[in-house]
Amino acid sequence: MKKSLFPAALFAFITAAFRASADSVYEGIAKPWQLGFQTPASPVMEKLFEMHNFLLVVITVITIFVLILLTYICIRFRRKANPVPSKTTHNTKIEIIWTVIPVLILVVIAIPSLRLHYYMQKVVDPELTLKVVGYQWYWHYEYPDQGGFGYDSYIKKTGLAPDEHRLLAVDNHVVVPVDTKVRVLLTGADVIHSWAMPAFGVKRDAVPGRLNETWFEATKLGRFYGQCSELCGVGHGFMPIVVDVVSKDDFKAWVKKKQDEAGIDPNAVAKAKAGAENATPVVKPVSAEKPANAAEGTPPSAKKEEAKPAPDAKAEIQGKEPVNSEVKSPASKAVAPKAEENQPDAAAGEKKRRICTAASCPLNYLDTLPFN
Ligand SMILES: [Cu+2]
Repeated sequence: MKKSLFPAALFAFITAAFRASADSVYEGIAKPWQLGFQTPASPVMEKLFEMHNFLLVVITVITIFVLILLTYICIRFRRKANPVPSKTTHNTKIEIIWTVIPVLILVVIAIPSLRLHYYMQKVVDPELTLKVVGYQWYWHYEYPDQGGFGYDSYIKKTGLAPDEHRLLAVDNHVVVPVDTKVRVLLTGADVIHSWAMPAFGVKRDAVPGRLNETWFEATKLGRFYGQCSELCGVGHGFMPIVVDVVSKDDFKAWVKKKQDEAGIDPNAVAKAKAGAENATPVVKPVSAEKPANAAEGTPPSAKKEEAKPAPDAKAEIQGKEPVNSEVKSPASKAVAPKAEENQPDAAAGEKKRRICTAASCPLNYLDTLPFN
């Protein structure tokens, strides 16, 4: 009986596995019993992977060398084999050797390490900007180059589809085109969060009052998973990140859909973009329709935003230099409920922002968390 069932079960397993791999998209996710990194899906992660492999060789050679040396010393110079020990205390030649060699090893490690660090740090000619704001405990995403539509991304607690993963599924995914340099601008609205996407080699803190920058270029189509990686409170483990990498055409179609939902005129966006590209980078006077407190001398990328009336707090964030500039304090977000107006799903009324600080929260605030 058992014998006859086995081939059938094996066949069923193989066909099921084949069907799963044929139907489902590529997933950038940690697998059970996985060793090492996820498969790299961006140039940065490929370089990080190479760097890691190189360091692994260096440290393995050093460890084996020290192990052999210790073993040799323990055997060769044990009391029985070496009854009269040497009284030597200094040996200039050997001291120079064991100082210089480690220095050389460190230099050999430092040069590629620093080169990679600078490569990761600076995005050259970004083709798309993604704005990421960390909240307790969800993410908010915006696409300033596409008219500034945005949406919140909450963990999905129930009603998971068969291809969704518990604690990693979210209601609204980030969508980016493949083979496109994406500049990511990050800030935090309440406490420090960290936007991390292992397959892209991205992990950058979202700090309240600062605008951080990082970048990635997804080289693989598929769905990629990440998590908040800075302990940000009781819901820290419940603000995952899902990025869908789609073809450029699919991305255009998705942008069109999102713009329609948000009531953004794509022609106005294109016009503003063209205008910003042709404009000479001079300090522009603050015009009447701009928010009163918008930054002067906005970078060309920020000028694209003028196509839509941005809410005060957001314009403040968009209008300034991307790196290390100050943004409005999180408190301003709380007193500016206008930010909701441009959210496509705000009308549904079900995704109310939960601004919650230790002082303002009711005692039963745990009941209000998105993951209950
Ligand atoms: Cu967080």
